Amino acid sequence: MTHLARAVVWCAAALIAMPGVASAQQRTLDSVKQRGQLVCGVNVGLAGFSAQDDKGVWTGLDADYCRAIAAAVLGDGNKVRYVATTTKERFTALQSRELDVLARNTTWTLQRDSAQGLSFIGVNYYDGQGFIVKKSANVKSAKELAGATVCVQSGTTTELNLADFFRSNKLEYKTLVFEKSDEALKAYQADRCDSYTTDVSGLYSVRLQMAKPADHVVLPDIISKEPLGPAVRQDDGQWFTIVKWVHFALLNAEEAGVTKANVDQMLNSQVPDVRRLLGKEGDFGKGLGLDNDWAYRIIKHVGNYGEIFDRHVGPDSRLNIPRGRNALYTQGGLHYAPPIR
Ligand SMILES: N[C@@H](CCC(=O)N[C@@H](CS)C(=O)NCC(=O)O)C(=O)O
Repeated sequence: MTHLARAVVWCAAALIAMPGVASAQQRTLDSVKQRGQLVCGVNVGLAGFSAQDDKGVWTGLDADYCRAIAAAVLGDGNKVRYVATTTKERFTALQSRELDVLARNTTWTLQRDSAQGLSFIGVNYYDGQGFIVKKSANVKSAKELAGATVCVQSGTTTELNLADFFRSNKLEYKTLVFEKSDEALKAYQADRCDSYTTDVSGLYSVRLQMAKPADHVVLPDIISKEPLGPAVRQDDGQWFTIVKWVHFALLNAEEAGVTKANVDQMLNSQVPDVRRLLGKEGDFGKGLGLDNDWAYRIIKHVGNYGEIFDRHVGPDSRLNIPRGRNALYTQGGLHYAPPIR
């Protein structure tokens, strides 16, 4: 036997003997279907992204992404089990297969997208890091925070950007680091720190929790890029493609003017883009391992991206954040989805 032939035989035997290889091939799509439920990792409670309302229903932009995936895959957006994860637990929960997807205001970074074993499917919210201060402090810019104590949450990009910002501006500062955001907020409100820092959307969200929201100002400085998006494990290309196209379908639906209210009427549309989106033309579900009406089901259940945005973080929500960079590219924003074709 040549060296090459021996190597081939050895490799084949090793593959058969290694149980890990077989189980790595257990596709997420198959397990979600078998279970009849999507397991979605979300934030413990961050208004606008994922938080339980007074009836215990998970609400928010990320929570609706979980519903959209369940609608596409299982035909029912209610078939979701939400798993509340902290900043610290979120990645291990996904890696250990406890979750099918993580949709938890998580920033897409190189380290997380490579060494951490995750694959980000896109950006469902373009954010940036900011600071909140008490109005009474009369601070107008983050650069006036020299010598200040800043409260921050551990295991976040926030903690790292904070250090970069003060170092590159040659400013002295102190931090108080907390594992949970409510602990950090308590410290900020008890005047143990002068400022609290996180993603700007999070600042809007936590300001609502304060006793007197009007006593706090979000400073205009944005010190980082925080592209937030859902992530899946790296070992399942089919699942990665499905979750990515759920996101693209939400954007394409908005671009084509397909809404939760008009989606049934739109089934009769003669516009080619709409017909392909809703599965009236072509065989686009097949390549994903889904039925051709996969995108119809998403829109029927949660509406399009713009509707989700308006409902949870935009004008129809208490956060009332302007659409800004989160508008479609056709409106001067950054959201741009590849075509269904
Ligand atoms: N986008 C940043 C920060 C995400 C993050 O966890 N932010 C905090 C502050 S808004 C949070 O969600 N805390 C809620 C909690 O842990 O209860 C990251 O991915 O590291």
